[in-house]
Amino acid sequence: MSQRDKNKLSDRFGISILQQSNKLRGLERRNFLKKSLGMAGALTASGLSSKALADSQNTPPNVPTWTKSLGTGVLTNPYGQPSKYEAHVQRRTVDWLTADRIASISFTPLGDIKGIITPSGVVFERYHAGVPEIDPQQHQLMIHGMVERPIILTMNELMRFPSVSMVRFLECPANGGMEWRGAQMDKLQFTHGMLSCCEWTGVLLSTLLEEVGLEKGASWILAEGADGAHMSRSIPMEKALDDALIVFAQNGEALRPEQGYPVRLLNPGWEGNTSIKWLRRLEVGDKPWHHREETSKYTDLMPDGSAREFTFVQECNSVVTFPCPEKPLSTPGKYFVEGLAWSGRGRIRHVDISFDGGVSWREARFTSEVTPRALTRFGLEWDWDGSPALIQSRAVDDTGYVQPTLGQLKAVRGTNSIYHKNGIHTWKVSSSGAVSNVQIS
Ligand SMILES: Nc1nc2c(c(=O)[nH]1)N[C@H]1C(S)=C(S)[C@@H](COP(=O)(O)O)O[C@H]1N2
Ligand SMILES: [Mo]
Repeated sequence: MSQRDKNKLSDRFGISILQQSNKLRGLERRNFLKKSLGMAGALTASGLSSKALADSQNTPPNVPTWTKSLGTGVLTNPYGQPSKYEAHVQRRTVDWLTADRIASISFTPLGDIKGIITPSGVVFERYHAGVPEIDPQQHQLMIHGMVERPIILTMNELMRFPSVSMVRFLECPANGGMEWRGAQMDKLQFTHGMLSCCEWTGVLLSTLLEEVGLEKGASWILAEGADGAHMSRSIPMEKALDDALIVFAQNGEALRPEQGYPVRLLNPGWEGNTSIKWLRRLEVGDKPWHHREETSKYTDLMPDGSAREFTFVQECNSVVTFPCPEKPLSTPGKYFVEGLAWSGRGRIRHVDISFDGGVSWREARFTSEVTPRALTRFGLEWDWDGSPALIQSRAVDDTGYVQPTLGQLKAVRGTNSIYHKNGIHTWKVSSSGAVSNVQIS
């Protein structure tokens, strides 16, 4: 860098002034933070110990190396990526869960997500036959069956219909399902990570159904995917005419291949398996297809051996995301406990947090917008005195439904289920600050 560049830099950005004030205020300020937050000796987010931090030539009152030179220019990354220091934020699998990675599932790193939107690159993936690589020019959506005017739409034609955008969660009903008989996952990513929340853009299914015209008696729709599993699900007409969305975009860009590019169905608030990806066919009929034994469905095995079916809604649920096993506490002091709540029935109305395993509760406050059928973030200040704690959250939705304790849930459902486990979750904080997954009723 030329001297002229350097002068320009320091003029423009007031670097020399910064340098001065850093020298004056740097140490004093660091001590204040340490005292008020109890951060002495804490690990920083980057994993550096405070000793390494103190030895760094890049911290105040020094001027960091990256401040003394020009950075890389525009279009270094025509499609941007997260900082390399965020590489630990990624989807992960539980390898013993599935035999291979084709019919498998990966989990959202919930402990690292901020706000309520899941970045597209870390949305959990669930495939029954892997991700098909679909050329949108060769993909069409067929709507037929009990309709007056069957149609086959190209992607361009689909996008000419009026579209809408909505922020909605998507959860696999198997989320938490490995833990009906006891805690066994050692991370938040695996206890609750079959969950995401995106802004979805597409055409309401009701708009398309108006276009094709329903025949009398039409009451169910079969949605079929173009993947090797040609996965299909039967959707009742009430949902189709309510908020079911034919989605082509996610978080402001085209759907990711993992999420169903170029088009998927989204049934907001309903179990994820009904939201058929890589959607190629919608057939209108007068009864559910799995009663004709043509397609499968998910059911819940009850204590008496019978099975519940049509449990489409993902009931009200919540989990504390900080602290969690991936994000332990360090020294006693002030923390902001955070979590996520969601309900397939509507808005979250209220969330309480317990630090003593449900004996006493304190009301949390919402720290995000509260949107129906979306993740909702909550938080609460906590002054940790260093003694062991059992942290729980309990959410209530706007139907008045209260998230049950695990004991209450098991009393009704037994432990034979895989699906729909929405009981209150417990994190055990030990006096070292380590956090582990435990179950109490
Ligand atoms: N065509 C097709 N659609 C599918 C699946 C699939 O394997 N094939 N998996 C379903 C299941 S079980 C879930 S939980 C959701 C997951 O959506 P995601 O991968 O976008 O997170 O997609 C659903 N839609
Ligand atoms: Mo699923």
